[in-house]
Amino acid sequence: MTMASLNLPILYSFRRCPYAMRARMSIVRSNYLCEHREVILRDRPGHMMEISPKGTVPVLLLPDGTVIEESLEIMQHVLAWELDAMEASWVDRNDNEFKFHLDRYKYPNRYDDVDSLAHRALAKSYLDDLDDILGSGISTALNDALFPFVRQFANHDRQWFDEQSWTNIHDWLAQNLDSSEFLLCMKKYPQWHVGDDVVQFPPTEQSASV
Ligand SMILES: N[C@@H](CCC(=O)N[C@@H](CS)C(=O)NCC(=O)O)C(=O)O
Repeated sequence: MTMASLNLPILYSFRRCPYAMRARMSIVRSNYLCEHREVILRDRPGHMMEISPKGTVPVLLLPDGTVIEESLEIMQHVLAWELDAMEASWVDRNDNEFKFHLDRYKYPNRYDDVDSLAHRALAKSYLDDLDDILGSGISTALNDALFPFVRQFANHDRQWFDEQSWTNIHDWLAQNLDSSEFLLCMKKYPQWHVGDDVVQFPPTEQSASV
């Protein structure tokens, strides 16, 4: 299959990026067929930088030339998702408050004068509130917008995470990580290079072993 034979949307993605994960989850959920291009952040493709000079992943290029370079906007486009006020406020807390503390918890050396454990405590207060709201249920779209970030937080110190006395978060995260959709979302791809054959995403169930 050659590139010229298809006119699919193109997704620039990076497997371990939580923003790219949320975009891929929405693509898997809606079976939105696109061409997948795996990016290595220190060696970003020229074409991606041309269409999206800010250089972050994910980026979705539509066949009509529209570039969507924010993960949430990719989700909204793919799912035709209109966030209600509650969803918008949770995404905002995740992308700003929680991500801020997550980065400083995980990579304190990248910042001046940062106490990793103080940021873990502040991140936990977001997770305490998330634990409450999970008890009443959230939409699948919101679920997918949030859980990749909690996954990253949990992986940093799994023992501490497992020891917390949340009612819902542990099962919620485990169910997401065990889901067939997440398996498809996390299929491994080699770095994309100009001239490579088109790789379609989502993959078929059979080809999605992690
Ligand atoms: N607000 C953006 C953030 C995306 C983002 O920061 N992605 C990271 C990878 S996880 C990235 O591309 N970092 C490269 C950089 O900032 O130079 C979105 O939601 O898509």
